[in-house]
Amino acid sequence: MNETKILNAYQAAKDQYAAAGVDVEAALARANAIPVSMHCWQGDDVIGFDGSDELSGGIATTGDYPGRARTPGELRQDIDFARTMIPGATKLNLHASYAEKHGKKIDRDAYTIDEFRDWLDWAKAGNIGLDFNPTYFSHPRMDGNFSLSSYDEGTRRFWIEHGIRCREIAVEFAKALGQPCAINYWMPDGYKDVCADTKRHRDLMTQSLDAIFAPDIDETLAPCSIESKVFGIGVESYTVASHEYSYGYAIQNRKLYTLDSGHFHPTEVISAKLTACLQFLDKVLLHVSRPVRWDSDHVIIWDDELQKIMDEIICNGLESRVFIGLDYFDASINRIACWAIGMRNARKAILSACLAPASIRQAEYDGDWTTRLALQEERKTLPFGPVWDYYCLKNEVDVGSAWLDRVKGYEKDVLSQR
Ligand code: RNT
Ligand code: ZN
Repeated sequence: MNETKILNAYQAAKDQYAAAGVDVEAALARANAIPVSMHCWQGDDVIGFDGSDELSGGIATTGDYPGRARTPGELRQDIDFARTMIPGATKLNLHASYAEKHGKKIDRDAYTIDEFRDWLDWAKAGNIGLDFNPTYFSHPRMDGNFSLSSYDEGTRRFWIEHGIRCREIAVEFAKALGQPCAINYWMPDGYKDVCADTKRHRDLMTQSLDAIFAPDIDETLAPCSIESKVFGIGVESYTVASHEYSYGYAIQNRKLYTLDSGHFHPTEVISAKLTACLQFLDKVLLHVSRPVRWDSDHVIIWDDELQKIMDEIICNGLESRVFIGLDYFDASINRIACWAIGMRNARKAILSACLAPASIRQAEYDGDWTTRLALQEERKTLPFGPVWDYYCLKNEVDVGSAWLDRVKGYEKDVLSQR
């Protein structure tokens, strides 16, 4: 599409939004500034670079599409390329398993910023913020699926140290990059089959988390969040850090709580939980994902739930209290397309929320539910497309599906050579 056509369509769309009481320029600026954290692990099927060659912890990547990033250099190259298609404030979400040891014999309980120096330099150069995650999976020191709540003291100690190291590293990231680095603690700990003692592991988990959070490490720079989960593959019957556990721990200890779209019973949605959690917590972290029948981590599409999540954040003015991150991993299609599709969808939903007419809420406050329903439905046909195209043009990223040809070209020239 040529530029004049985009601009003309935008002008007409802007008028239509103005008639619905919406300031499009203000909405664009607001939407553009909200950070979305892109998960590094989509690029290499959650394998990482610190020694493992398979994924564990009750999560699974399915598919064998060629071109997986096998080295940190390849992953950074792929992320750089994906970023040329992704508008708006972007961060990169790193896992500790993406450490670069450069031949040094060092394990996760001893990692320092040195093992992430290359990532930090890359982030600085690309002017991108970082978020971080300890990696409690894909490692020989896991006691089956148990880490922080293992009955074995040595195992727990190792993973406590890992948890503390990650806080130290995250603070370094935050200082160097001038923006907070959120840390997400997800532990797969649990049992495949019905267990006899559900309490003892939770007692141990609490002791371990308390030990991780005991050192005085600046949580304004590196806020810590606990992610809950209902079940995993091979961990079907009992999960230590369930919803009630993680949420309770977060409230009692003034941590953040992570809501992952795939971590609840199939008819539960995280959009419905957000303002409830924020009554009792200062901040939450989101793992926006798409569970299909289970926690399958499909690429997020612009569906009703994605829109509802962003509506809840933006229409309630909660953007400073929610860290938005994506969490999915599909190995059955081009992995860079996975990033482009998911990140662009997240941004579309953010922009669409910023463009929602305030009259919908006003009708509700006025007790006029007829108007509320009518305007909710009218919102759906407001000319979003031209505003999105204009936004992409202005941000110098591909308009429409133009990015797809570039991904295909990259697949031919780069990915297929791997
Ligand atoms: C697993 C959790 C967790 C991971 C990432 C890799 O069910 O969602 O967040 O997906 O940390
Ligand atoms: Zn998650």
